[in-house]
Amino acid sequence: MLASSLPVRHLSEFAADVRAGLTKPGQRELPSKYLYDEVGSALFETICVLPEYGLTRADARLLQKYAGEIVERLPSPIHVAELGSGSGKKTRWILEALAQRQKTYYYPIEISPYALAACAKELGQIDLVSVVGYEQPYLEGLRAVAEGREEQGHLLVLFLGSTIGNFDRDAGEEFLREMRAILRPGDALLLGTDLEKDMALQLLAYDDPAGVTAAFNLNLLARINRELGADFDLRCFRHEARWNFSERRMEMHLRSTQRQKVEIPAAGLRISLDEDETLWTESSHKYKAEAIPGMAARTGFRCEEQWIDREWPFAQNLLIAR
Ligand code: AVJ
Repeated sequence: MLASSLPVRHLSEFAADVRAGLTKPGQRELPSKYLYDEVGSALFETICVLPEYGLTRADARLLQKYAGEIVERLPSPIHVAELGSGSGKKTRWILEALAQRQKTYYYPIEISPYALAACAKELGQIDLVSVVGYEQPYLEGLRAVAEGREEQGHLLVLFLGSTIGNFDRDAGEEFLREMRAILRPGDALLLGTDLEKDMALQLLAYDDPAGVTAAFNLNLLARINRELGADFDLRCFRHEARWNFSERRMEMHLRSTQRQKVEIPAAGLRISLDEDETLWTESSHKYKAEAIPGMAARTGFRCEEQWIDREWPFAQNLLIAR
């Protein structure tokens, strides 16, 4: 491997992150949060309807079935902030249940303007629910929401879809701790976690035969071409899904099928990739339901209740800030 620098006036955050990831010694990587441009968000919505990817449907099924029970365990009055709202479809069940007892503010926090717009459209019509979107990183958005609230008001934070799985385990716990520091005792966090399951199912979920996940992964290179003027030849990369046994996570990689050079002008970078070298684009950690209460305890919460889907092992965990 080899990397050389080209002069560049100003690096956008995207360019700087791409540069840092691609010049890492050893395994090169690209941050998974950049998978969600307009094309990537649309491909992810398609992944969610694939028969092989049961995660989103399990998440939604639990919310639909148990929204009443979840809302019963929350203090009142309470407003809702969601980290990474996506399209907002599955959030409807919680908002409708809450709006039965109080007027509810809903604050989706999303760095993707496409997802934010889709979410406002999806949830803007519910009676007694007002939507105020924040186009910001998670914790910055949450801080802004928390600062604006009344003396007695509580917050329910939704962190659904096992998005926490994209963090390394330690970083995930650190993230929960930082979130807890923004909250008050009695505030709630509904945390969705995908559970460990049959290996064959897990692999198929991240490497579906129709190739939608492959397109979702490859689109990251297409996005770098579009936005940073790079010359990745997508035909010289292959999508790869792996189970990392010791870390208990799925990983997505893009494998270079030949020795090749790539130039990324806006990142001031030229790299050469070996044949079979991979770019690591995402981790999706899987959890054991029994491990969640410990995780809550270590990060300033207690686990009040867990609801588990049997069809596709997945847990909704209701954590309360201590
Ligand atoms: C939205 C981050 C939960 O990790 O399963 C889907 C994204 N990646 N297929 C996941 C994803 C490949 C998804 N999350």
